[in-house]
Amino acid sequence: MTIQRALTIAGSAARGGAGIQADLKTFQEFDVFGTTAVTAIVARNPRTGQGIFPQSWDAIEAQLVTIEKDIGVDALKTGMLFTKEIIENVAYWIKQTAIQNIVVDPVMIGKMGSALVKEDAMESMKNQLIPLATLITPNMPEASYLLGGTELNTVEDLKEAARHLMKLGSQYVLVKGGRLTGPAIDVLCDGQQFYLLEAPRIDTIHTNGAGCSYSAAITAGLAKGQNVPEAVMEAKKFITAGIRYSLTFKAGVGPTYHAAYGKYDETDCKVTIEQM
Ligand code: PXL
Repeated sequence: MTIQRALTIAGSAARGGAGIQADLKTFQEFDVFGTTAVTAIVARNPRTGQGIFPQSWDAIEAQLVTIEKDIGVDALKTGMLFTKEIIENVAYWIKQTAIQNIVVDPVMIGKMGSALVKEDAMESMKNQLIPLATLITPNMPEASYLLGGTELNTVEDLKEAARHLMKLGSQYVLVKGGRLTGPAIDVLCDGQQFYLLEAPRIDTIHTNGAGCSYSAAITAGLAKGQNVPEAVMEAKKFITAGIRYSLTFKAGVGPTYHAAYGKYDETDCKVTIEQM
């Protein structure tokens, strides 16, 4: 039997709700075969204060090479890459492959407050990785940062941000409006039209890993041959269900519930298309 394959190049989040762990759980829900290249281990040690343990490029490259050689990749996503060196090497590696479906989640700060990228790395993200992307998936702070600090407060601002972010060279931009007030509206842009994806706002703080899981769901859809708008729409339903049924454990911001996909109410999400 064969099955489509999705690769995540991202950090390991020991708490289980974000990063590689969220990506694998999501791939499983979408029935694609997940593979992983771990860039860093994220787990705060209260005794030492240390929370991020990056892997050497040798270790990351070994994972990428063995996955490509033995398994294959129908789509990949990048999450936490952390350093300029990792970003530049990953971009170089992607260029050597024939991989077509590339989702770049420009992860910057986790919901638990950790800085997930070094400050000097964002330029490489902008100039070397994003131009290779089929789709980038910034949230509002990430979009604002990539645009040099523009404030984003409304859906109109998200559309304007998406329009400008297209200039960085990806084929599509998805700016996620999770931090708006009112409904949870994300703006997908293909350079000609805006797709406004709207879901009800769910009143919870427990959204750890929501961005990771959303971009992983999109990656799974692309691996299965969906086009970007189809994959994003389905992923929006998945993440809305995941947030609606999000989990609370002993402490901190709880994760979204990946297995909630089946509980999704079809009437919940809608898409509106506008010409740019
Ligand atoms: O949700 C952002 C994120 C991405 N990657 C890793 C993380 C987090 C947040 O906790 O730990 C590895």
